[in-house]
Amino acid sequence: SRAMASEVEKAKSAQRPSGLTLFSRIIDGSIPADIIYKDEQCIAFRDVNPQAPVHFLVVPKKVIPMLEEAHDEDQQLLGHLILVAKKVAAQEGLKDGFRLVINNGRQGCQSVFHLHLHVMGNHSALLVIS
Ligand code: D5M
Repeated sequence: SRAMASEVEKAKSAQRPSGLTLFSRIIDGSIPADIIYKDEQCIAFRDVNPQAPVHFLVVPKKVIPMLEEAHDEDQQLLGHLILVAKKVAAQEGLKDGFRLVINNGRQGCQSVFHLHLHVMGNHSALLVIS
């Protein structure tokens, strides 16, 4: 509905009053982050609120607010993000697997409206003990 759409817009602009997203600020260096990978198209840094022993985000420099707003022209970029995710997972020593998660929209648990992939791994440390 239109009312719902305007609520979503409001939530998004509340996130970026100056038009810059939180993650754009990390990309431009104005907010610090534990950056573990960088190239022309994207960046990876550790999540401040980790849900796994290893938890980092892969974020495109291009501001796509959410997956739903990605288009055919973003196909190469989306593929690149997934390949970077597995490359950095290997660099982080995630030899026995990892999870890739993209939250889309508020009902999809998205809180930062700048597309990002969650990469989580090393859950097994707990499982092995029990
Ligand atoms: O995930 C947004 C994720 O972003 C969430 O797991 C916390 C993380 N986050 C928020 N602020 C920061 C900063 N400043 N550095 C690193 N990580 C951060 P979502 O999928 O939108 O719910």
